[in-house]
Amino acid sequence: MTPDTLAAYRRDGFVAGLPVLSSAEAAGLRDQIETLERDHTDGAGGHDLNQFFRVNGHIVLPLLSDLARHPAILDTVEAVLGPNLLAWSVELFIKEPGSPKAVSWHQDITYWGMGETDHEVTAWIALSDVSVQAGCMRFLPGSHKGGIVPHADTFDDDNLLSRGQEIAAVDETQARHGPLKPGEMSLHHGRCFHASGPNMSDDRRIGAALRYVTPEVRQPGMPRDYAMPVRGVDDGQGWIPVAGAGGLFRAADLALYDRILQDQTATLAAGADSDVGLYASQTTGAAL
Ligand SMILES: O=C(O)CCC(=O)C(=O)O
Repeated sequence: MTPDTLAAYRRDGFVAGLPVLSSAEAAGLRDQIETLERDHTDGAGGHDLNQFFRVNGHIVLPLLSDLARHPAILDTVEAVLGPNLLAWSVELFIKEPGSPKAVSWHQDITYWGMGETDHEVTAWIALSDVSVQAGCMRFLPGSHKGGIVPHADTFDDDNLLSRGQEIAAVDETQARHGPLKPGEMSLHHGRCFHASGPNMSDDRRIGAALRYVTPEVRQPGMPRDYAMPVRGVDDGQGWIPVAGAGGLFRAADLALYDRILQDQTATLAAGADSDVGLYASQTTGAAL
C-alpha cells in the first residue's frame, strides 16, 4: 500500500487493483470452492453450503478462515486500520456466467449495527477474472464522507444482497468501476455507495469479501458480537474472540455457527418486514 494508494482510499472510500495473491493461489482457492460445491452442496448441521458461503463461512470452512489471515491482505488492511485487527465476517459473492444476479446500490454498514464507524474496511479478493463485463463492483467516490442514507428493502430474487436493499436515488454519472484480475483486491469503506451488475462473461465471477474491524468498534445492539482476532492485540472488551474453522464442518464449529447466527440475526435482519433467508437457522432443503 503506497502513500498515494492510501490517500486515494481516504479520499474516495475505495481503491481497486491491489495485487495480494499470486494467480496460482487464487486458482487454488477457486478450486477448493468448486470442490466444496461438487462434494458438499448440502452443507452440514442443517445449513446448506450456500449459507456458509454467504454468512460467516470462516467459522466452518478452513479455506475462508485461512484467507482472512493471509499476511499480504493483512499488511494492506493494517495500513488502513492500524495494527490491531479482527475479521468480523467472510462472505463469497458468486455470479454464474450469464446470470442476471446483481447488487443494488448500498452502504454495507447500514445493517451491521456498528453505527457509522470508520474503523472497519472490506477487502474484496477476486478469485476469477472480475471484469466490467463479468459484473465487477462500481463505487461512488467520496460517498463514504456522508452518513448512512435511507435504504429500501426490495427482496428482489435477482439481488444478491440479503434483503435486496437499495439506496433510492444515486447519481451514477460519477461512479467508477473496480475491475480485478484473479488475486487482486479492492478495499471499500462501509459507508461507500457501491453496486455491481450482472455477469455477462462466459466464466463464473467469484469474490471473497473479508470484513475487518478494530478492537474499539462496538455493536450497541448486542451485548458483544463475535470476531476472529487476526493481527496485533485485542483488549477483549468489544468482541467475543473466535478461532476460525478448526477443520471442515467440525461439530464444535457448527455449534458456534448456530450461536453466532442466532445472536447476530436480530441486528442483521432488524427492520426487515420479510424473513431474511440468509440468516435462517436451518436452510437445508430451503431455497435461498
Ligand atoms: O460482489 C459484489 O458484487 C458486491 C459485494 C458487496 O456488496 C460487498 O462486498 O460489500
